[in-house]
Amino acid sequence: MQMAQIGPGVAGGNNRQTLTDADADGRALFREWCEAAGCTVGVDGIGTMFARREGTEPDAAPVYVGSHLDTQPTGGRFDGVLGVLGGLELVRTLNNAGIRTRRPVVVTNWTNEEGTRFAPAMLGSGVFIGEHELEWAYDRTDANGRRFGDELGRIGWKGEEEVGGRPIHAYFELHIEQGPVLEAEGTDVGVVTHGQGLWWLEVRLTGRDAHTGSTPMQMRRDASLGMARVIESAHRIAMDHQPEAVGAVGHADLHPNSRNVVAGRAVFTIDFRTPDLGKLTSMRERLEAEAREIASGLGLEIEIEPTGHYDPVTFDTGCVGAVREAARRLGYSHRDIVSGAGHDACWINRIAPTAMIFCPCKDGISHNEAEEIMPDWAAKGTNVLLHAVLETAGIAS
Ligand code: HGY
Ligand code: MN
Ligand code: MN
Repeated sequence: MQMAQIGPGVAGGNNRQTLTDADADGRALFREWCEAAGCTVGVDGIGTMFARREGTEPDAAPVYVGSHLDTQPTGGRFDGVLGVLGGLELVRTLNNAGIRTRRPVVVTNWTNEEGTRFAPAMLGSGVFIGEHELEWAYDRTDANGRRFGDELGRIGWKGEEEVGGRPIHAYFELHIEQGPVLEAEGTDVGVVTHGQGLWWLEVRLTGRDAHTGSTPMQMRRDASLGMARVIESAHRIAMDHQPEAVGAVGHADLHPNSRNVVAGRAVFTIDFRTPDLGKLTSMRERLEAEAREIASGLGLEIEIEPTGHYDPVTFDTGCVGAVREAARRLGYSHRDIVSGAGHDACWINRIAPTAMIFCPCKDGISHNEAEEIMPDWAAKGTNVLLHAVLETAGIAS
């Protein structure tokens, strides 16, 4: 709740977007808490924070936990934050219980998981695993043309550490489900076995600005009409790929966006997701074909640029087993579940054994200021995190 005071939204949630002053304040508070819990905090060249609690075998590759502190503009107080502060709670619990693990434990705050101010999502973890080059990430710009690397330097969080230079023995990410399943079933814990794959396709349509009153209909090259038809096509493609496929357009800009000018330009992003790789490919291919047809029918030029992508994810069976066994031993109801949302864990799974733990969220609502969880759900998820980590890091004393 204290973290939620930083970068408050307008309706009880959070607007703590990446590399803003609010993000900087949240990072500072997290570092203060970690140091008070006896951790040493490292920061890498893309600003990701690593709070390390020593183990009895300091040279052993650590077990990592964590998630992200950056939020959507109309974000909730728990998306990402639960996993970061759940990791901190794990450290505090080990301190209070006087438990020493063999392997060190590291609590992580990955930079720019959301990808809302700077695309793509999961940028910090993407550079960490080598999916993106650091310089490419630094050159990403926001809607006001501000450069990622400049903003990271401005808020004082461009660390010295080489990005990706940290061996990870295993990674566990606690996160709210951001969907309705666990709460509807009355299930305490989601054992995340897979994650959906994703395409973000930015479509740029160019027509011609014209007077909305005096321009005859057959002379118009109307980019907003083109956008409307492509959005309808994206929805139909997602519906044609049911079950287990989703599609929407959440970002759209019209230019000049004046009520009496036929829009000469439309820029918008299609978000397609499905756990099935074949469907993911077919959705993208069909969209590109239909969008080009729509554009040519309206005399519009079209550019389609992928601005985010990762294939469907299968998490590590060993780590998933540790999560399932912890939930069972603790007597919590649990079920296997596929993650609809993307997470840093989806990238880290490429370089180290990884699994996720879900807790229910009220009415499945997320990326909405009304996002809510019950303390009991948070406690159970964090307990499962603690025991999965103890199992994996080993208890020395
Ligand atoms: O888009 C996602 O799935 C994540 O919330 N960034
Ligand atoms: Mn998240
Ligand atoms: Mn999110």
